[in-house]
Amino acid sequence: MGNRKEGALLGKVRHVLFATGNRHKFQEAEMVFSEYGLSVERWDVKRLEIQSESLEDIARISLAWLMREAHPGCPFFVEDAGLFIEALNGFPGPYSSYVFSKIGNKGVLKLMDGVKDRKAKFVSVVAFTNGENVIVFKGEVSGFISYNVRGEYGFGFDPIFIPEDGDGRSFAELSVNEKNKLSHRAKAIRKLAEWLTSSKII
Ligand code: ITT
Repeated sequence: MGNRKEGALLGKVRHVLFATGNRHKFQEAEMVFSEYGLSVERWDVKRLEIQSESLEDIARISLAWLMREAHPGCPFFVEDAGLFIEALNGFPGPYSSYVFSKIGNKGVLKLMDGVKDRKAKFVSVVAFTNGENVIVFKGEVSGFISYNVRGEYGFGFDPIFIPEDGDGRSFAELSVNEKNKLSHRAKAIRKLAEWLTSSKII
């Protein structure tokens, strides 16, 4: 395949949609995409989220479900993420959104009352499609559950998660830019952005 043709094909994917109802997720993704000169638009839609132990299955099925509604020729992706707490055998994991809405950060801290092992990780799975092929990327960040709710930025469990490779601040005490240097989502989306800029498949 000649360079000009490759360029034309790649040109097609310089603009993609991120199907998410969560504006914070979108803001984080947009910042990563801009590092690669890629533009991303938010598709503010409620995803179908099946119950599964696997973030990848949840992301793939959300994607397949939305593919029926997507404009042909308009590439898009979804992302499914969760907080996995070691001492709770990975809970809330794939149920993070539900658990957050029911018990919030204070509820999780209560579950961790008296627990010395505070290890946890955030995992993000991104599933992308160009309408034909599907590709999945994963990102993870290790850290600890704090003893108190800390910080004003971000969303969800950010105020109780302290990344291992950070400076002791919780995710909610970091700017979006700082969180993107460490986060599960930024890692997964960076893999997607790298693949989009180098891929010859679509
Ligand atoms: P969409 O499904 O519309 O994309 P959502 O917020 O429902 O948005 P998820 O289903 O992936 O997203 O839910 C994961 C939940 O896990 C989310 O609601 C937060 O409570 C938590 N979570 C995931 N990533 C997080 C992050 O970076 N910081 C804090 N909490 C996070």
